[in-house]
Amino acid sequence: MGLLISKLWSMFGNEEHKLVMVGLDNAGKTTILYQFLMNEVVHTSPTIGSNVEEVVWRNIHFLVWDLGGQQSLRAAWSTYYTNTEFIIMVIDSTDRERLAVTREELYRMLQHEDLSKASLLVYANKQDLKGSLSAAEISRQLDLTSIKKHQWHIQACCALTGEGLYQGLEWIYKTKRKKRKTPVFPGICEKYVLCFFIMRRNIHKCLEILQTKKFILYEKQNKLFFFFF
Ligand SMILES: Nc1nc2c(ncn2[C@@H]2O[C@H](COP(=O)(O)OP(=O)(O)OP(=O)(O)O)[C@@H](O)[C@H]2O)c(=O)[nH]1
Ligand SMILES: [Mg+2]
Repeated sequence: MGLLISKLWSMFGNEEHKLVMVGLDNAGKTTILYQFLMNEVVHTSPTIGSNVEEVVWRNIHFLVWDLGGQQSLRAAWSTYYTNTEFIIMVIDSTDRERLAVTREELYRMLQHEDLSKASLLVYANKQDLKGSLSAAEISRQLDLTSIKKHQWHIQACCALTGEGLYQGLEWIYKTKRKKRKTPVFPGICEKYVLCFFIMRRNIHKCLEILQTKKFILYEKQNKLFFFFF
């Protein structure tokens, strides 16, 4: 019974997903966290340890851990990795000198077994500042295309205005939905829509829906069932 309830709960998108936000000190992690939470810029001081907040996006609940990025704190990042589904790496796009350090930290992280299934979102932050590197240039310098075992995406952003931040969350949302094994709520809706069209024998509309969806078709007691993903 408990299992059934938790399955139904997850189908309606109320489960919580763990996300860790890393990056060198001064990259803008805490500023991003509070933009997500309050839609405003807060005054920050360097994070010692971590901040954690629940962020809700499109009815998905994310538990976001913002980890301090100073050199002495980075060794402790791995203690937060268990059950992490998404890594957000924040980069100060003007900090050209330390991009090599970021790169080292990034590949060290990706090798950690607790993150073997995690997807990676890179925020190329501080795009408002003169001389900032573009997301494409950062991607090139970090050699992101060499990452094959993790899904990844890079997003240019500015934590002060919020520009680009939600596009990043949107990528996380879509990636999350693709990873999902249980059918999601819109899939169930589609099933009923489809049954409606079948009943009205609107075969063209039916085919249109089926072409855009992943599904398993099975038969039980002389009835056809569509199981959407
Ligand atoms: N111009 C500009 N400044 C930013 C942006 N994002 C953050 N900052 C500033 O960068 C400074 C550091 O931001 P934080 O969010 O504290 O950085 P952090 O990554 O949390 O740093 P640690 O906690 O030390 O790891 C603050 O003064 C922010 O106001 C941005 O997009 N543009
Ligand atoms: Mg911070």
